[in-house]
Amino acid sequence: MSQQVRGVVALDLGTPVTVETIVVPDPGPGEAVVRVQACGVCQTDVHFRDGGIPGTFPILLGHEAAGVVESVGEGVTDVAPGDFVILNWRAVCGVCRPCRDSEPEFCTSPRTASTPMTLTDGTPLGTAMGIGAFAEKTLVHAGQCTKVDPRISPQVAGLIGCGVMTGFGAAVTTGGVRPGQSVAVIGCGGVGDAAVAGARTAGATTVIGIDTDPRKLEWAKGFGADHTIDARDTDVVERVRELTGGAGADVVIDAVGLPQTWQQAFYARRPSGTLVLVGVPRPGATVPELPLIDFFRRDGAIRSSRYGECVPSRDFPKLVELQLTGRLPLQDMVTEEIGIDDVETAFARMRDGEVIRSVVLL
Ligand code: CXF
Ligand code: ZN
Repeated sequence: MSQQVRGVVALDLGTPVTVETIVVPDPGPGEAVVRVQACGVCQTDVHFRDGGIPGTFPILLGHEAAGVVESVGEGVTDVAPGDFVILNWRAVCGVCRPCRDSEPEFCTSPRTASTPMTLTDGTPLGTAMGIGAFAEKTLVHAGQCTKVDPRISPQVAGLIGCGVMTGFGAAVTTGGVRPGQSVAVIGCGGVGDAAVAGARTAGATTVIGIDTDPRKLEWAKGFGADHTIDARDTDVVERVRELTGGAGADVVIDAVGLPQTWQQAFYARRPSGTLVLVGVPRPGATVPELPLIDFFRRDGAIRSSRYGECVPSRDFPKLVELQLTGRLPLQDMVTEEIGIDDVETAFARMRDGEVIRSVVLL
């Protein structure tokens, strides 16, 4: 029997979100219904609402969530009712070329539920990142449920499902930060702070946070930055080189994604160092003009990182463990806990840089 619950929906392009009654079907083969406990507000939800990421309206927003499996469909063996899970948007398919080639982190066909949730008039709902978790319950592919230690709070666990994994993985997996290295992170919001914390966890001994907002520089310090640079009044490249003995940082992470920040990252990176682009560029943004000889001479690695190159089943439980053992202060990312009616206000607070994360409690 399908169920009716409340969910936050973008009914049309650019219009404020509203709370609607949504119909959640029973799970089909390979699917699960999850009772969502908490869901973080991520910039990507705004992009879906504003058309920056193409989706089919109306869209049920929310994709950074944790909750408890309520029911599963035929053939589901990895999770069972009662399991505490973090939802993911990379349920690896196992059959695409990267999956078969032992690189599931680059899976090209991640799984989602095949039956749509709907409005009460039967209109099918699109879902943010194939999840849709600003809702009391949601229907997902069972592979989108990653079982983790239930001792972590749902508010914190949910963040691992997107922003934390993205930033942490950009530093640790894509950036390959090693003990004793220097790391600079441009952009110290949720993803950048997770990169700072990741660099610290991996043993970096010089971690530099860079932003144009003094509040964000304070956050970066809280997650382990040894130095901060206010990019409004300081030459970023020059200062990073000063702080790293003249050469530049071993790893530079651009968590903003503007041509200008990418260029700063390019030159703030030491020769043969690694640049990781994790901030999502706006449509139409281009790589800044760069002497090709600089690219050639500086050698090293120019990388991008989507979802921190994660495999959820491999990586989520480790992040939970790091938080539970006091090594990763993810609890400090939850700036506020809000209700399902407050998502539009949370979007504004995120735009104004007032929060690392607002988390909706369901
Ligand atoms: C985004 C990154 C760019 C593609 C869509 C998902 N990350 C999560 O919010
Ligand atoms: Zn997200």
